[in-house]
Amino acid sequence: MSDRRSFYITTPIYYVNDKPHIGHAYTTIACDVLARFWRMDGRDVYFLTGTDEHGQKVEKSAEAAGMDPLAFCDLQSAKFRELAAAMNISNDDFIRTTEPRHIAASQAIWQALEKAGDIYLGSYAGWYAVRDEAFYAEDELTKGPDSRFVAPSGAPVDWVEEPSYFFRLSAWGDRLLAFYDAHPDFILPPGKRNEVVSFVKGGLKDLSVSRTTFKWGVPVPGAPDHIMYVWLDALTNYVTAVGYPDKQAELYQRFWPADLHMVGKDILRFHTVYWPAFLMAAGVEPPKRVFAHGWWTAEGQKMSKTLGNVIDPYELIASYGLDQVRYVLLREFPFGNDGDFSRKSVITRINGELANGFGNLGQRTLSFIAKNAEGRLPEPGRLTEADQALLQHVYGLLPAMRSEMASQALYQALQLWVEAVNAANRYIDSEAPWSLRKTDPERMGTVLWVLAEAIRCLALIIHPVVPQAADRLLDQLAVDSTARSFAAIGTSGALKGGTLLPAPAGIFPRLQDPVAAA
Ligand code: ME8
Repeated sequence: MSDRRSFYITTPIYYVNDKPHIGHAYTTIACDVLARFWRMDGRDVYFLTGTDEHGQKVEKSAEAAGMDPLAFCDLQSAKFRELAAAMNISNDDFIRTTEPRHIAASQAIWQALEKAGDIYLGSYAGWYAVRDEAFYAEDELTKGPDSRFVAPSGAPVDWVEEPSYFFRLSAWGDRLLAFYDAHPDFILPPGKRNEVVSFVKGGLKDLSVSRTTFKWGVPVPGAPDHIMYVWLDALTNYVTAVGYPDKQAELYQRFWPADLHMVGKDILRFHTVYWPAFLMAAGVEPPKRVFAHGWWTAEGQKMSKTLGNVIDPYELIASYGLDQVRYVLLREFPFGNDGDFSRKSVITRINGELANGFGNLGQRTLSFIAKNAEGRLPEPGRLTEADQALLQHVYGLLPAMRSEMASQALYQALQLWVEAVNAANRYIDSEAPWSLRKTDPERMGTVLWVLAEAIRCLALIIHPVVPQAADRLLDQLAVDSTARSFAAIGTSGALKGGTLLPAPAGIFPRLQDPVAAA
């Protein structure tokens, strides 16, 4: 077994009632960047994504499509898998909740809860929002324009009365509060943690965990009239994937408890209240962290099918390029905040930081070497203070970015990288290799080597965000594929003078300027 530190990261599993949109792409890309970052940093990473296929919402959508629910799920789940491939997502597994391994794990967790005495039969009478697949107390609801109740998410609610099994959530309040206390970073960002703590302090009610008025779900063991509440089934996916209920399974031993469940703020309560309570009751260790990121709006408006303003990730990739989309989604606003998608701002950022910033740095350096050094990386001479300052800056990026990534501060991590790219662009301007060509070719060679070495490290460290572009640039620096990990950042992996470099080619074309185009 590996003695490398493990890192298990998950996305939410997405409902298959609709096709994937920018929100799903956002969460999955953020997880992919973290997974790739820790992999390149030498950790043993397991990255899970997948689809949530049971429940009333999916059953209704299948019905509306005139399809058998499983055939509908097959079709829709494939769309999420295809999007993951189109976004170059490096997941290790893709789970579907209709798979036999998951049905078995869900039933096993149910039995563990039952055995612990935390499940009892009763009957539910209350409000339910199919869109959220969530129960609501009346004091959480507000009246909509047609004077019908709506959930805090805006979803319509229906009055439901049916026999139901309950989970004794009310008995878990104090233990949850003690757990949050003992694990201050379990819920991030801190504002979200405060929300959850005050919700739990307000008192928890027992939770209805089975339904009897429809059929599309995991049958409750020993009570075939009941199907499991879709959230109990869905949350279990995170342990199914590592082999639960077999706690001796190799993956379970290596990766549970998960290091990070990444979720949107809409599903915070399910992950930070219900999920740790289910797990503790079932005798399973809760995950180490749940990070709730913010919400995208589109050009200042909430995205909705009715408004017709839902942003399609395929369209974005076609318009701006895949790596550019991966980068810009994480760079528009700090991770954890809400933010707005504006095409003008996205284009300005891609042009500023990728095309004119990093792309141009690579292009000017490499084409200068091609033209003025016969395509060979020059040998460095004695390094000046300015040379050393730039190299120290880029070599020091790794520990600085590592500490931002450890708290999921993706925007700040990218900010550090941008500052280093800017420093390298300032260096090329002030060292001006073009004016050294005739006067001091040896010094010109040193400057070019320092630039190439800085670009190598900048490309390696941004690789998790823009893997294809970074690889193209590393190819142009003749960096061996075995030297593309963070261990090669620093003098140990430094470029050898004299290496023949392939012909240079730009990596980030300039997009049409929205202001000029208007
Ligand atoms: O909730 N901005 O699935 P779901 C940012 N099946 N992120 C967004 C977004 C937006 N506008 N819209 C969606 C479910 N997301 C359950 C999860 S997990 C055990 C079960 C992202 O298809 C965000 O990550 O409704 C959000 O939490 C998720 O999609 C909801 O996906």
